[in-house]
Amino acid sequence: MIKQDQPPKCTLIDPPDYAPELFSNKEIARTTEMHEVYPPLGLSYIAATLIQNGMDVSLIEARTRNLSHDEVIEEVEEEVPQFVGITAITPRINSALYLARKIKEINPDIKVILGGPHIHFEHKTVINNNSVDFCVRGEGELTTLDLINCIVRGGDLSGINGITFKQGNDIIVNPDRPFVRDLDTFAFPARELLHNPAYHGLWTEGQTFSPVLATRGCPYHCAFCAAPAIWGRKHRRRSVKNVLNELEQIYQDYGVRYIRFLDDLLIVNKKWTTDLCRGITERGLDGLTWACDGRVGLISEELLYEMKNAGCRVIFYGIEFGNQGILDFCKKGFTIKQVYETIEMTAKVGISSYGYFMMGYPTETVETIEETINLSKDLALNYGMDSAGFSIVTPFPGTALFEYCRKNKMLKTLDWSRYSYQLQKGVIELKHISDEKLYELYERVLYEFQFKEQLYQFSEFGDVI
Ligand code: B12
Ligand code: SF4
Repeated sequence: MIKQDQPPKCTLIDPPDYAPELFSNKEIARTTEMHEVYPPLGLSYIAATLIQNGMDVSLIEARTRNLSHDEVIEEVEEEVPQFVGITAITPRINSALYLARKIKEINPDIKVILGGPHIHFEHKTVINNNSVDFCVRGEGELTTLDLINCIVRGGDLSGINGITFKQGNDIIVNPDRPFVRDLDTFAFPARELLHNPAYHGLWTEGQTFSPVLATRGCPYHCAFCAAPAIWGRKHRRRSVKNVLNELEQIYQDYGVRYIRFLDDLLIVNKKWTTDLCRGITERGLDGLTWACDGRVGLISEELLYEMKNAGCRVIFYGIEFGNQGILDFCKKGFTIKQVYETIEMTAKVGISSYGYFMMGYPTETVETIEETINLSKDLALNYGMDSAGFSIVTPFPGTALFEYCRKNKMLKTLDWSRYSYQLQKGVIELKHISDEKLYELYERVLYEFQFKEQLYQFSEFGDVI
């Protein structure tokens, strides 16, 4: 039990991108060069739940504020928390663990809790770390609340679903916590703790954006994606009214006019999405614009018009590969023909489309990669796709792709810091293509596409092509 005459004090940390001892500054600069800054939405959801239940919460956004590890530690020292929660995706786990170690050096009594996608899959290895007291798996809001309350009251940890912890020499993995069915029961993210004017991307055209999560879960089986394993295959939706209330709060209280829906599948239910679009208009949120992820083959022209009328400006599509065999192998669940139809339809309606593409899937050859490059250019030049992003395939823990690569001994390393699209150094040992050739193609498409993109933009004014 913790002696307590004040509310429990918890500091949540979004750690710097990479652990200081691992990379030179130059590499850090390269890997973080994404031209977009997102807030840690997961941490702000957890903060909101803790605050709603009377706890004292602070949030340190190292990435947004470009803080070093030392600066984060200085702020933790000033906060004097009893609990520290750190979020971790795979390439940032070493950064998170570095902070955990430093925090224990300040005061070993601070309880260090780790959560986030990487922890969900690697909790049994992460908990072995001396500086980590608890791993929280899956949806973190209620688990964190219950865990802190339990520790403060000196309760029995065996009743807290969703945690992994140490007891003597044993590692205890409590049962999973069932997903929260009614997402309306969550408090809105604690935006009061965020650096709201800081969030932007090239696609926001100079505006600040705020992220919103209206749904959780995805029924699809894309082999490279960890999302369904974290959030479940059932698509859970907040009520339209609840989402609109949050949009109104962002609009009125924070003055933000650009929303980025982070949902994996915002548009899967046509009626719900139509109701949301009409609700945005009916609420009179003048000038509110937004962007979201779409899915090839799912979206109709009718729905696109609804979205356009409600302020949708950009749709991001995971197109992934230009070769049907690779698309099928990774279980993407659509055809190249559908890619063309969806991109053309989006352009016709007047919404910008942004395609995500990958290269370096286990069975890829130079020819299949060329097909991806050609598809991206064709879509941009002839079908109205406005922009594109390319990445080298990375198998994240928890995905079918990771298991495939492990089984086939194709993983070059288990150094998680190397697991990032941005490093431009793949971790898959490819059979049919050398690393050098892969990077050459990757660099080439970045260069060429940029050039083509410029050509395409100029072509709108009719002065180049
Ligand atoms: C938006 C997004 C981004 C944004 C940035 C988001 C951010 N602020 O960091 C951008 C586009 C920049 C991005 C980049 C990357 N992303 Co991303 N991203 C997402 C996406 C679509 C939504 C994230 C989100 O906000 N979810 C909603 C919130 C509520 O969920 P959450 O953050 O996971 O938090 C909940 C739980 O995880 C848990 N939790 C989280 N943190 C903590 C901490 C504590 C202490 C506790 C107790 C609990 C807890 O509780 C939260 C509330 O329930 C997810 C997919 C998804 N469906 O989640 C992928 C996802 C998180 N991204 C992923 C990856 C791999 C990346 C990249 C590494 C890709 C790359 N470039 O190589 C980069 C890394 C960028 C970086 N430097 O951090 C993977 C992570 C897989 C893994 N094993 O780590 C995901 C799951 C996508 C996938 N399809 O597999 N991403
Ligand atoms: S890539 Fe998108 S559609 Fe595919 S499983 Fe992941 S979230 Fe679902």
